[in-house]
Amino acid sequence: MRNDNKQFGLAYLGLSEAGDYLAQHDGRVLGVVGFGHRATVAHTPVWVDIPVLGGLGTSVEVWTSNAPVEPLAYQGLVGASDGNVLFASLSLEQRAGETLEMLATQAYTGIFDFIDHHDYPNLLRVWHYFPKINDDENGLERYRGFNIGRHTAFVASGRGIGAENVPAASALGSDSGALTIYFIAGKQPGKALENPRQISAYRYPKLFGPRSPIFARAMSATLGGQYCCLVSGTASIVGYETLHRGDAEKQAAETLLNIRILLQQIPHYNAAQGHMSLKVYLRHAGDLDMVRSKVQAEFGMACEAVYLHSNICRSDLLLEIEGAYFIDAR
Ligand code: 3EB
Repeated sequence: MRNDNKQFGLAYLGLSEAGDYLAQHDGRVLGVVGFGHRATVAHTPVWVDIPVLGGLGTSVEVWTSNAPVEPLAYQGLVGASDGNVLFASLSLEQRAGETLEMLATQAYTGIFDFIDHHDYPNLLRVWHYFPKINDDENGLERYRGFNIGRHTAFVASGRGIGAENVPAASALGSDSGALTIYFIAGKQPGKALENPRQISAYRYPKLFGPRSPIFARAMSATLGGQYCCLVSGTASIVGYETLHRGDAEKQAAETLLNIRILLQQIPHYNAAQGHMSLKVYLRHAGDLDMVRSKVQAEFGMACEAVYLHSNICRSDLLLEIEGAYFIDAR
């Protein structure tokens, strides 16, 4: 079941449905993100050049509020807020002489300035997309450079790196374009969740780059009367290590187990009453049918899932799954 017209929530729409949906939610749209083929959509979406699998061509991610929304802008970032949370985005083109590390620092500095300026200081959920994620740049994988830059900005903002300040996140490769980031921040802090099967990402050993990634495994918050759990990109990692190198089927099973264990920590979790939406990122398009059948077996047919063809931030990962779970908080 899709969120009804008055709820806080999320929908993944085909292009033909997006127009009506946005019209129905007029004045309550927090953010719109397009994946795949570019097309004209109301609300000038953020575009991410990642192909949509399964024949859709374009997928439109729409975040809506139960409350009226107002636009926000500050220093090149644009977004909208409902008085409780804000949604915003930025795109930074990498120019000659710039490294992804520099861009990441610039992006996160802008994000912190923006959310502090508007007084939504709690970063809840961040999505990062950039091209050539696993390629080398000045002797370091670009994703690892990204992690250094993010770390620099976190420290410079005065935010500690721990459960109090770390958002849920995803980081994926796009086929082209700028470093594109969109995020949700709150007036109130959420509650970060970690996975007992996994070391917190911000405590990964240096083996995975000079600076660890900074994210929590999930973030929960009550938004517009809905209990909401935003699950970070989740992969076949146990402890800090990738399991099942080269075996997409086993990675899919391990990833789904990681998500299941994470969801077990949610006091309100009820698969029958709540609603789960997923974004599934596949390194190889040929794994679509296998992964989709495993996802459907785990979550049932009512679970909304979008399948995208993209590189994953560790070169040995073949897939990653993120989610958003909503349930009436009353
Ligand atoms: C992992 O568990 C997989 O760098 O922001 C997942 C979610 C991953 C977010 C990020 C990275 C990020 O380490 C990779």
